[in-house]
Amino acid sequence: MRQDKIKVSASVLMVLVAGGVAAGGPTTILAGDKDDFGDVEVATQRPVFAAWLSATGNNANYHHGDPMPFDMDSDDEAIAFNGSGGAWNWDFGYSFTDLPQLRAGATLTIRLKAIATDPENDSLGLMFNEEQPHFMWVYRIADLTGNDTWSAGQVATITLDLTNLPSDLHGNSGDATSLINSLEYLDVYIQDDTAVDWIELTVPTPGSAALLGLAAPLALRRRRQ
Ligand SMILES: [Ca+2]
Ligand SMILES: [Ca+2]
Ligand SMILES: [Ca+2]
Ligand SMILES: [Ca+2]
Repeated sequence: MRQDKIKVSASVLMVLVAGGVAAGGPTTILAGDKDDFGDVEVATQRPVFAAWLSATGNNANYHHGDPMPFDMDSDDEAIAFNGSGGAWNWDFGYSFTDLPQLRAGATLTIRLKAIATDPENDSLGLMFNEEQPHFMWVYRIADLTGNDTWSAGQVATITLDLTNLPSDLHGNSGDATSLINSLEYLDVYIQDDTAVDWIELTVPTPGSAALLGLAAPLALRRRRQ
């Protein structure tokens, strides 16, 4: 019995160290740099999402099948990143992979800037599907900005509660974390006249009761390895 307790404590410690958790703070996983749409940075996706993204009309026709990088705003048009087409008509995707288990209060925050030519109709998708519809949740960005607009030059930081998503364009809402936890990834898609500065996933630190609940299955898993 005492040995079991020691194993549980060790597992808790492993979780805290592996997750990079500062005492009392949440776990945050940042994609891209918080550099106010600075230099462009390649965004990566799971292979099936990447294959679909490279075949979208915008990316195939104007960008040689490459996805939009982070920070591709109008300041970077002169770079002609990977070819023609400027900063617009370019679809962005990113996959968080090997995720820790999400729990109540997990949030996804995205900083966006509307560029040219028609950001008004741009959407944000979560969790890519190979079958249609291609995303489990799809929102008009304009519906998430708080003032119902999304026009060139506008910047917005949007936070979604992954345990309590608002109703999307298909009427889907609710808790995304059971799906994300079963797959251990989170895909984010942003259409095609909108630049992405960074995306951050935040997982609250569990309370002590939750930690004990988490530690027991981990101890079992370690014993099986
Ligand atoms: Ca830039
Ligand atoms: Ca467009
Ligand atoms: Ca558009
Ligand atoms: Ca950035």
